[in-house]
Amino acid sequence: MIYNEKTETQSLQDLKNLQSERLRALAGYVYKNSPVYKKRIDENGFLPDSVKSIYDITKLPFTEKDDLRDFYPFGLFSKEVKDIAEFHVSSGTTGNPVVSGYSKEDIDLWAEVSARSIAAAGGLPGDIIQIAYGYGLFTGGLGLHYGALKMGVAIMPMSSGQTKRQIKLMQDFKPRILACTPSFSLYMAEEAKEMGFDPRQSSWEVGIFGAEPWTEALRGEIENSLGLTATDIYGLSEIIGPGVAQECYLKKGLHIWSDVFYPEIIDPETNMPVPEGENGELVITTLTRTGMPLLRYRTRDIVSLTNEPCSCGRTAPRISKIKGRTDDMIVVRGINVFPTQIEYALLQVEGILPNYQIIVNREAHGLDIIEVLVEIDEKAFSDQMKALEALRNKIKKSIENTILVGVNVKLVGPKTIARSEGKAKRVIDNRKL
Ligand code: DLL
Repeated sequence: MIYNEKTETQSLQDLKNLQSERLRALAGYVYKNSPVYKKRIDENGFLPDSVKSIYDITKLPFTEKDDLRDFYPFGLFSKEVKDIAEFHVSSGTTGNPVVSGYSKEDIDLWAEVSARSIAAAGGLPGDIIQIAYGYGLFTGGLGLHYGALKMGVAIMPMSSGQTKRQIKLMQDFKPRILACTPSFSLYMAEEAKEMGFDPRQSSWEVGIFGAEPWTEALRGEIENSLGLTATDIYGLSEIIGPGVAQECYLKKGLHIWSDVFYPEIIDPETNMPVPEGENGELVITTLTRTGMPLLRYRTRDIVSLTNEPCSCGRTAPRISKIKGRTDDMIVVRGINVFPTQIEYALLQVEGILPNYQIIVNREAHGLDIIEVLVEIDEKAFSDQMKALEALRNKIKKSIENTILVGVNVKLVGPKTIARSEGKAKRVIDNRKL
């Protein structure tokens, strides 16, 4: 089902016209209401009156995460605090937190894009959704909550954690939709087995998984162990939280709701646009937000984008799964390595549980070493040394063939790597960089 048929299937020309109109209004709005943007735009010299079409966007200034920190907490808002409805804070940041202020209109917008996302994933009015993303300053819980409410999906506002209770209430309420981080979904599958319940028999048919990077290989694992269709949802608190982009049931890229979040893909070194289909940093302009609209926000997330029509009928362009972050990349011996590459390589090897951790150490003589801890199941763990050694070598080869850097692999017993109820911590970088 397409939630907002008229908007989601409009022609590309209509979409461009709408984006142009909205960009003109946005440039004028921030110039008038945000002293920070007024100063930037003045310095930049391309004034709002000169914005004619969406293609003029490249003449406007970028916004960086550090800007949000520098103007902490409310300096980038375009509304007075009395007109803000809700605050959210980005997870896992160091130093000043990154705050976003949502006006009442922004919350309505959030409900709209989140409803579009639930529908794109396969949700229908009348379904039940189990929301197992955290509620609170983190946007995961409330974002999907507003969307479900808007589209008429009954909500189990579980929040994250309480794994056993999640399973018990799933068995009793029989929700069709599960929304949580991909790592937490696997944790729930494990816990269900422990409770004597086969997770493949769960009532969940549709998964809305995001907030952390996950590979196609992990999708396969999740779909197998939970017996559902696993779709990817993307978002970030600065823009709106979950609901910036979402895969439709075809699972061929995430539709980015570009009538409201205009995407550009740039080369992070040169800041120039990359050709369609090539990897680059995703930059988003919030075309209609009013509380804290952002011009050309540098997400640091690496994706590619296609405008090719999708057979689902939606015309919103599609971004690839998030391939990494410009700042999550581990540079080891001059080679760029993304945690998702290691996950992909690991899951090529049969009999491996998708629980792993990457540890980076700098040895006394300055050489960087990547160690990958990989969990294996009870059966493999009790194997003969020789079999274990063969498995370890297989994993090592698979990773090295993918990332082209030597690694140490350590097999660890079942349940030794900490489970996550929210975003999984995959990398521990012990180097003092
Ligand atoms: O993680 C919002 C969210 C909640 C998205 C629930 C999806 C579901 P932040 O805490 O601000 O917001 O973190 C944003 O998380 O820049 C990405 O690096 C990463 N991220 C979010 N979704 C995905 C995804 C929420 N589907 C940061 N795949 C973003 C990979 C993701 N990374």
